[in-house]
Amino acid sequence: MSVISPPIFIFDAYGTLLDVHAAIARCRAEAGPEADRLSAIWRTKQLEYSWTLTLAGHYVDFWTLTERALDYALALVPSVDKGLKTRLLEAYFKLDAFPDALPALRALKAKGHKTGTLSNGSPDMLKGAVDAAGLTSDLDAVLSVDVLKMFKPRPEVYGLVTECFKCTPSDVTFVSSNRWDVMGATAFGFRALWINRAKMPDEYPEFPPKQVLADLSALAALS
Ligand code: LAC
Repeated sequence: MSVISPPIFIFDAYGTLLDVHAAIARCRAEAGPEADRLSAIWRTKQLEYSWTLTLAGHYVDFWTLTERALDYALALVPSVDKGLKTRLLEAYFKLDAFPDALPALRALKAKGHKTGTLSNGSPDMLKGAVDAAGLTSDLDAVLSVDVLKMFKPRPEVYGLVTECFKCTPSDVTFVSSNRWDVMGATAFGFRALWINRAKMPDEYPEFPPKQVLADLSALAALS
């Protein structure tokens, strides 16, 4: 098995490079005291819909699921003004990157690594957010599950990376702050790193990450 050196670094997008709670942060004052609860429900439902539809053998694009999840969250948290929906969705389309995302990508590129993102996001929203966050020129590939019409953690989706870079799974270091995504990437054969920003307890003992990092700033030193 060929091992490309240095390895290719592939990042999850939402929650890893992009801060999914940046949308609510832009409307926090108007959203009121339950702003964070709304944002957490929004994210949980968005992911749940992607998994349940994939399990049922169906596909609805991630942008539509993001809107439906927000509708659900707004219905469940009536204290947040439903009139914020359009602004929240606009903000989600152009999410902020975490402050350590661009420096980490640049440091990896400077050391000769290829970089990319593999995301459940639909192509338009992914391009919108990656462009708005200024990450585009430091990513060699922006890969969306949309070509396969199924979501992570299906193994076929991780195969988009090996297909794109003409490499084997062992050539890839996969970086995600989503533990379920680390599980899927590890099961596929990637060397997966878990970015545990929120200091969450570990899960999926059969599929441990190769390493756990507090944020993206330590990545270049590791590579
Ligand atoms: C992503 C989300 C689901 O794939 O984190 O970018």
